Amino acid sequence: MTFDLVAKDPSVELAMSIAKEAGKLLLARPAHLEIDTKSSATDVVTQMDRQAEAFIVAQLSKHRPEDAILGEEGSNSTGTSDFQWVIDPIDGTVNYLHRIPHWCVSIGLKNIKTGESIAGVIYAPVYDQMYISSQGLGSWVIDQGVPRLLQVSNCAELNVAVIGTGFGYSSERRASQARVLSQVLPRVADIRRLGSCAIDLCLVAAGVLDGYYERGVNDWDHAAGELIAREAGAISSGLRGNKVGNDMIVVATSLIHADLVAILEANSADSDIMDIEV
Ligand code: LIP
Repeated sequence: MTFDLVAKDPSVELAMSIAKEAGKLLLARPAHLEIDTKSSATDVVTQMDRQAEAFIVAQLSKHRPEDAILGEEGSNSTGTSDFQWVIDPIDGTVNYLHRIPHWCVSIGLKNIKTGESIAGVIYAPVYDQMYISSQGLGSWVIDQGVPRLLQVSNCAELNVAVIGTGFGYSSERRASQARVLSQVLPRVADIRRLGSCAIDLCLVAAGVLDGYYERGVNDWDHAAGELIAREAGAISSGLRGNKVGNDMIVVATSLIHADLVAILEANSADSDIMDIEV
């Protein structure tokens, strides 16, 4: 796996340039953020989310007018090619709002016919870390200008694994996720709820987290990060033989993925029920 093969992939190269510029725009935040809400009072969006998405869409439309675009803040255009850009202008919006550094710009490129991501770029501006991947060519991080090959950890036992997760924006779902968490936590070494699906997936790719699971994340949250993690050696799936989706995403090292899936299935983690028949 050579860095240049990934970094010079035209789609990766374009997405890196756009993500970097979007990151600069987001770092130059105004003193006052205009806060709106979406699906609930905790599902916030700011003018910066919208401005960053508008910038990313304008650049992609200029350089790749034939491609479709889907964005978290409402962009949804069809194209004439087989490809769709899937963007989250700020993944970790609550962190961004609270000046917690764990947020990023996520740009994924999917083959519409296969539904698979073929390129992924995630830029975490505060850390100055650019995670990149091109299908079949591996994953790299450019960490403050220094490229490093990404490789998942060698974690082989769930009871020593540090697992990332996250929670939804509705109180009913959060109550169910807390129920599931109470069953997972005793079976792993520790849990990290860091607030950005995309960066959590990059941390699995980097061997920092040993796995990640979450119910309710959207395509724009994981389109880039799931490819980055898989190309670094992770296994990804939903539950019950399903692919990654809104019901559940489970990404982990090959030696603990099945055990994590088994616990989540046993506790109906892909549903919002409050108690299960034991
Ligand atoms: C976030 C996800 C995170 C999840 C949050 C939120 P957003 O995406 O990246 O994993 O736990 O609830 O959905 O809304 O910041 O783009």
